[in-house]
Amino acid sequence: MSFAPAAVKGSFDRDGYIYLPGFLSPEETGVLNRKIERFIAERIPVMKAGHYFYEDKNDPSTLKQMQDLEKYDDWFLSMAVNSRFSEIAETLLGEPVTCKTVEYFNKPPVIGKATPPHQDGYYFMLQPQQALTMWLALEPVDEENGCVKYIRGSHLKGMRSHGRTATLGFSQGIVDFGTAEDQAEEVAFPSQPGDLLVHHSLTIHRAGANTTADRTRKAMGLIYWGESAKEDKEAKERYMEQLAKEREKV
Ligand SMILES: O=C(O)CCC(=O)C(=O)O
Repeated sequence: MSFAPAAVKGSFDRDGYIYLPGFLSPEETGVLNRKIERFIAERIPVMKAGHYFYEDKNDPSTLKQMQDLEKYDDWFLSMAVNSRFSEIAETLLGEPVTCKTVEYFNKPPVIGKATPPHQDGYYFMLQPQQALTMWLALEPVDEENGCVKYIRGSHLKGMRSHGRTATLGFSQGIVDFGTAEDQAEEVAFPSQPGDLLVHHSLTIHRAGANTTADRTRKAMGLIYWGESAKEDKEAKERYMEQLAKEREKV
């Protein structure tokens, strides 16, 4: 799928997200799904603790999240760097970018939890918040199995207050989410395989639980930071240590 850079940048700047349906063709999405399956079979055994986790750690079929796929497999590195994905990231942020991680998100049927409302920038700890996240559907996603929902224009209103959640992988959520404005501006994005969503690091978003009995909800995430974004390293290290401790307890 081709896109007009000026048009997508205009709506990204205004809304805080863009939706590119059919960004990957069915064939490309098929290849990606097979690469993921192979990655799960071959790489999880060598992955570092904290780079993958399960809804139920005693049940491998409940794999929920993986991160840093590009560090374990060059195929995912070439997907993310000097690619159609990084080209869009540079267009939207208006500067050269670095890919920080390639992730995988699943919500297993019945037990796949909701993603709490949050702003990715709260986790990134950047100044300025020149960063974005891409979310690519690997299979049909709707209200029943947990589609992504954005609060339109929320990236222009600063960082909201976050606090601990009980959700592994998304330990921080917006404490006062659900204001009249949140409700009025929320837009849900049911998606088909190969559809791409991109959101700014300050855009508030969430996703529902997987309430289906028999459908998974698989997606990829790619995070890019603009070259002007600088990390508060000490704050980040303290935060990562805290997260690691919390994961050990699960
Ligand atoms: O897949 C999800 O449920 C949410 C993903 C997300 O919050 C993100 O990519 O920032």
